[in-house]
Amino acid sequence: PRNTDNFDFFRYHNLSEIYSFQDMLVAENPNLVSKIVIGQSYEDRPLNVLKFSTGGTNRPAIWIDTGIHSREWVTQASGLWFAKKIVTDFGRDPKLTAILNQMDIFLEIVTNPDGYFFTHTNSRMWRKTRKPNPGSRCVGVDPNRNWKAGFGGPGSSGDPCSQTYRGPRAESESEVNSIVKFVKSHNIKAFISIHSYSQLLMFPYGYIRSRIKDYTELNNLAQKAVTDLASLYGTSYKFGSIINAIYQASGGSIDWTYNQGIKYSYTFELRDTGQYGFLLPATQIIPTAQETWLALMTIMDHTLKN
Ligand code: ING
Ligand code: ZN
Repeated sequence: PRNTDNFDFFRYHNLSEIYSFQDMLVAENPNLVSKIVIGQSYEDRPLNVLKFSTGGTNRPAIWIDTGIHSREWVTQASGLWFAKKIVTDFGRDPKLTAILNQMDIFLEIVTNPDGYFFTHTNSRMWRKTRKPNPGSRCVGVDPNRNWKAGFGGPGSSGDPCSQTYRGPRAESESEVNSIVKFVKSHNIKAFISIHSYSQLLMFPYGYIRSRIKDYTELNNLAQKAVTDLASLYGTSYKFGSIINAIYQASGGSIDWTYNQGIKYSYTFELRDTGQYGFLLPATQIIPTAQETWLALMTIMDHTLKN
């Protein structure tokens, strides 16, 4: 496609198609969208973040990332749809317009580009980064066990061959470190990291059992968000803290962002509940993105008003 109106959101796209989509969207909407390269991946691919902004400097902002785990293809595909949705709805949807009149939205669609490339060329089920591990034949670090929040604890592995290998030290992965630097230098009020699959909306913590101090507010907001999500197609989500809703996991991104003071730190697990799992049929991309958008809007709207 030569423009984003002809982009087929109902298909899965490879990395170069996604990169060209991002550039087209920026070219078509220069007053709303820009591309920030926050770093390079291990294999030297750009880590692109789309910035949706109506002006100002260092405005309070919403962060959304998809595809930190490369095989979770419906997340990157939904990220593309969210990007188009934002430019389409700005100036039309009063809620989104109000958000963008005061806040910026940052969207990293391919958070693990080396892994994503590898899922298209070699191994569809690749999850981790693609950095070699010295002394091991196994490649890659789990970029959602590499953050400095309970790093090294239970629910992560020290074995480079494990799918949840935490890496040699916190923030060892460029894909993680680049976001850490970005978060520390911006005014992020909500940080939303999108995975698949299991149909869950979760909040901290994953590395310890203790309740966060904002538990009641985040739990109530999660309940409202999953209710709004279900209003479209009836898709049922569970919600709760990571450790209660799914399993103990240390070194995850939203535990770190919450401890940095970003109160609205959430993580989604999109469709489905296991019938297709990571191999979700492309026919479900648009409905998944549409229903998830309703939950995102609920969280962003609450963030704006609080
Ligand atoms: N699930 C997430 C994982 O990294 C998660 C669950 C989210 C754990 C946030 C910790 C923090 O294991 C998938 N499917 O990757
Ligand atoms: Zn994941």
